[in-house]
Amino acid sequence: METRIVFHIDFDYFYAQCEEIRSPDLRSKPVCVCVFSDRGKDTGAIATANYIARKYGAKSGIPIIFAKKRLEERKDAVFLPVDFDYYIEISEKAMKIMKNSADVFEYVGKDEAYLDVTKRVEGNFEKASHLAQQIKNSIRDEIKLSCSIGISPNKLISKIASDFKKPDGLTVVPPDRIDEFLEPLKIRTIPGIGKKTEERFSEMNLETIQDLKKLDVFSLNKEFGRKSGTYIYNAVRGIDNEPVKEREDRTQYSKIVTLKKDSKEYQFLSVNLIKLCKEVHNVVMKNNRMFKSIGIHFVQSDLSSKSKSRMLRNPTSNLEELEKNADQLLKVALENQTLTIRRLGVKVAELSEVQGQSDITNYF
Ligand code: DGT
Ligand code: CA
Ligand code: CA
Repeated sequence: METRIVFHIDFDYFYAQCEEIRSPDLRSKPVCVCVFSDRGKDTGAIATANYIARKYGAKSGIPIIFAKKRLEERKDAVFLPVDFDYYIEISEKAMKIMKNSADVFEYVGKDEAYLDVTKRVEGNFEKASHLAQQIKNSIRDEIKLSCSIGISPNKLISKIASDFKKPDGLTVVPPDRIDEFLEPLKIRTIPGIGKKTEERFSEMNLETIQDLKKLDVFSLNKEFGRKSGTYIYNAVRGIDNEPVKEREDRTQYSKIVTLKKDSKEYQFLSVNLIKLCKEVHNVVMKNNRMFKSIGIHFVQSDLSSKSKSRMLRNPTSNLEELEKNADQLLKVALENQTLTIRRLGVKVAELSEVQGQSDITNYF
């Protein structure tokens, strides 16, 4: 196979940077974007934080209370609720710029994508890094967003490379530099290798990718099963033949209908809602996706809009779970509903892949 040139592009501290774009005076302050749970003030977790906040240890996944504690000395620290619709808007604009610069464009998630650019740079890594710089400039000029790009002959190395220097990084790994790039890295930098696997290797005194090369494929297969063993064996050698697959940048699937009559009656709306759930679910299944966010949408009799959404603990592709959550949202939304509803919609977002690469991640 001829040498490919693949980009992995990842937006820096994405949700928090979106907030900075909306309110530029946030740029000098620690910013945490929070998923507040409904259990009251300050319960919930940090979705992400800007790099100023990260210096104090505020980061993705930690409880909001911890982040507040860690940022205690920063009276200027800002804690904002997530605003997915707004982040999707920004994401779509940036994805459009990237798509125009790719031979093949694969949307991965709101803040990342793979681009195969082999043809348009004629297999030349120097041209490729110019193209990457142009993409970074356009995204910065048009959207004020910074991103990090990894360039290499495959998706695996490019993914590692985009994370190598952040924020605002550009890391190029041509074929003759693969080993020197990968070998000193911690085992953990291989996508799919989590804390547990890292600990198992650590017990064997293996810390870096170079160390892992000592293991032959048979012992790896014995330890982790054939699929994961082979993946690790290839990964530490920078081998990955997964093609960049064309995928549209869908960040959500939704259906909306105009109701037979304007209403704010639970029974009537619920029947329609369940029908919409089934339709949305069909599309989701066809595209082999899971979702983590569920939302409902009203267009009211005065044509104003209202929506409610919630984040699940784990991604799912389950219809019953979709119906149950949508129905609960409907009940909550109707609690103080004054206007009647003219159009009703259901959407799922925070999409992820059911099969393929995520398999390996799920295994660990
Ligand atoms: P970075 O390291 O500069 O790429 O920072 P982020 O924030 O872009 O990190 P990334 O690429 O891992 O995640 C992209 C977005 O996904 C991030 O802005 C918020 C969301 N996210 C990441 N981790 C979590 C999490 O643990 N919980 C929630 N609710 N959202 C998360
Ligand atoms: Ca990111
Ligand atoms: Ca990402």
